[in-house]
Amino acid sequence: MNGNEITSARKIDEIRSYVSSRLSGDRLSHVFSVEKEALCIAKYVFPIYNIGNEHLRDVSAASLLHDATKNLTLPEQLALCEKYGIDTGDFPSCAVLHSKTAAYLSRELFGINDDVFSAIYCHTTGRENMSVLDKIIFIADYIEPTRAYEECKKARDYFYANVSEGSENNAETLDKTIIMSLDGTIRSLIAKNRPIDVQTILTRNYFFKTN
Ligand code: DGI
Ligand code: FE
Ligand code: FE
Repeated sequence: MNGNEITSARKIDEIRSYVSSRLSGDRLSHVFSVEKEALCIAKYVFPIYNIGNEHLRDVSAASLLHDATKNLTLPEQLALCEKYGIDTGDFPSCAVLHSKTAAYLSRELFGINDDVFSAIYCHTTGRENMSVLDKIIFIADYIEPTRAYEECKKARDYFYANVSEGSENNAETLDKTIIMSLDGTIRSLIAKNRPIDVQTILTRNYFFKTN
């Protein structure tokens, strides 16, 4: 697969069995739940951007692989960062690094395209100028129904109360739900006295500029 080719159905099967062998329990359930959620969200937003349903296979690939390295320890994450030349930032943590290592590992193992790479890479902090696929994976990760947190449920309720099939407003609803998710994450990091990745702040500010 080259950098722009849409993920093939056969590749999805390979990815699905790889992920099933690498993850288990709640993490595997979460990954499948993200895929289901992301496919559902895509159906509301793809038509606005004239994105064809063949791109749903990229949604599946990114969903299935987004947490592929989530169960690695910090030393293991750092070794992958070294291998792939990933900048570990000021506060290296599994919480932030797993998204970047998962993107590079997935590219090495499955030759994922650039769109899927980006969605996996930024699924924890988001980024400025997020693509439609980036946004779908980012928000599906936060609102999928196995997430028990009240803030995740609130964001989910907000999203589904405001989207409707064929509505142009779905793009704005998606952006507003992303802001809710960033706010929830930032609040919870402050409550836990944890550092906030600079990108998380840059992403939140970016959405204020575009709304
Ligand atoms: O991997 P998941 O749990 O499915 O979800 P995720 O990739 O969004 O990661 C969520 C975790 O990452 C959660 O514990 C909060 C943490 N996180 C998100 N943004 C930041 C962060 N941690 C730090 N230190 N800084 C951030 O900006
Ligand atoms: Fe994650
Ligand atoms: Fe996740």
